[in-house]
Amino acid sequence: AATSATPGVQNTTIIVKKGEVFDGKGQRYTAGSALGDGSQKEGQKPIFRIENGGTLKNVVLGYPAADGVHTYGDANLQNIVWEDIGEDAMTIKESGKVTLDGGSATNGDDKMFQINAASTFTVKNFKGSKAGKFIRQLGGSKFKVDVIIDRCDISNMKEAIFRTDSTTSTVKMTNTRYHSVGDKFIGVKHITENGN
Ligand code: DGU
Ligand code: CA
Ligand code: CA
Ligand code: CA
Repeated sequence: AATSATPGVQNTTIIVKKGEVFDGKGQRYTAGSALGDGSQKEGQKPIFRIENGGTLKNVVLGYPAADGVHTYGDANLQNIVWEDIGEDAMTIKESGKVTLDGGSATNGDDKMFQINAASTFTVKNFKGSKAGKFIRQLGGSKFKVDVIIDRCDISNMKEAIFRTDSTTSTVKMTNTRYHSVGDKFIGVKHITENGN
């Protein structure tokens, strides 16, 4: 099944239901004021909500992007471009395996990817620039997150590539170039890079 929506300004969140595929065909989606202004104000709504087993692909999120994309369970994202990150770009709201393959994100004030539930987050073939943190596990949370970064290009992070407060969370980063990323990893006790 396919979910569809007219591109342009959205005043309600587009829901990609369980097992459905949303193909944006490269068109641009932005947040109307009912979703949020893309500032650092918390509580904004996402433009897309992906339910368990949903796929979102070939989408451009333009300015303003409010709270970006929220995932609930397993989610598959392909070729997603955030032209100007809103409060954050994507949030894992419920546990699952989330994979983001291809695309880019830039111009965030704080977090790019926010992880609020135990999960495996794989990001590959992705270019991330100009934000505070590329990935942040919910501050103070102790659940386990496994982060896999492969074939990415990460630059101009004020703080880190991945920051966590959980001693069980892990990161594996391979085939990735980065520069000006602050402390690279903050609080991460289990780090694998290039197989070492
Ligand atoms: O300050 O819960 O930034 O999901 C505490 C908040 C914060 C979250 C997070 C998010 O961690 O709102 O956007
Ligand atoms: Ca936030
Ligand atoms: Ca947020
Ligand atoms: Ca921004």
